[in-house]
Amino acid sequence: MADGAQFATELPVKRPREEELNGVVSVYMEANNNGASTVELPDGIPSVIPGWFSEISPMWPGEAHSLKVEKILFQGKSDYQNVIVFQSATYGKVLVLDGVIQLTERDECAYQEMIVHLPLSSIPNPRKVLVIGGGDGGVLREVSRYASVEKIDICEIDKMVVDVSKQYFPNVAVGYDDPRVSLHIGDGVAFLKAVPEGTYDAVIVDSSDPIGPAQELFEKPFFQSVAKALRPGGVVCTQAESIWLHMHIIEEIVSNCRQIFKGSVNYAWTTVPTYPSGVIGFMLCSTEGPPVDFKHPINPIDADDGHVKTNGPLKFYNSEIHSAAFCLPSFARKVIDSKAK
Ligand code: SPD
Repeated sequence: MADGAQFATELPVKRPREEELNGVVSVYMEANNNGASTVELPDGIPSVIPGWFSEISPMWPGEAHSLKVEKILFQGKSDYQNVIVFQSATYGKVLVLDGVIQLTERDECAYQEMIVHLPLSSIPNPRKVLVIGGGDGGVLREVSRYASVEKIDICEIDKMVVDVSKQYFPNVAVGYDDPRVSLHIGDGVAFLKAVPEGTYDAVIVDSSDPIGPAQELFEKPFFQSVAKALRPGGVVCTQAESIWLHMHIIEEIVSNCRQIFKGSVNYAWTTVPTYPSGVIGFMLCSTEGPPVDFKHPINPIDADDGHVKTNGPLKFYNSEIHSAAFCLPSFARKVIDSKAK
């Protein structure tokens, strides 16, 4: 019999099945039919039909979270992906890229606040910040709470995401109103390669999942470029998937980051009910230089009210949830710690 620790490590690991990666996977259920009939749609056709939206992907085989659709507000195809906005019955407006939920009005605060304040509350006086991805503007909105920040660059590959967010999610895209923001439409990988060494205090990588346009943002050469772009003791925070679904992806990211970032390497997580498995994680690393203790914020944004007048109150983040985010379930801690050796 496997010992408990072995079992715990293996339990949450799910690997995409070959046939699901290559096959037709979009399915919807008509409203009020009790799930009796399903219809298959060809690849690339989003699974939004008046009724229910089901989020189906080879990245979470065998499960799908569904939201009741009240109205489809926007459907488009950019050079990179399918873009959809719909009004849901219970989570407000929802932004979907290639069939995957990126944000909902109701729970976007959890993700955007955590991906920004975990890194920026961990270093003194961040001045230059780079955001890769994050075209909806929510990360910008949170970065702009820091009075010490002088310059916020954002590199988003898909202009349609920016435009759609400005039109349908004004409370998220409000981040673009900050005069410290410079928007660059283009490939984040190429952008980073051209950044002079040591430019940024912090890099925040707000990517979609590693299939489609964001794939390279999860690979080792990308992390090497991030490290080069950071000053000594600079920090990076990247979207790092779910401990329930993607331990194999997380394991690889941790392993790469431990080779590249010679300051500290940590994994944190939070709840986001409309993301697969209801949780999402973040990889937080620092480069060699002034030490960064991510678990104990030294620049806590919730201790200062200066930003509330312009940005409104924080809805999710506080210093206690910051420290708690680094407490991992045993199965995840075992895998992540094993990469330290
Ligand atoms: N599984 C979806 C992960 C999406 C992460 N990025 C969301 C963008 C919100 N700014």
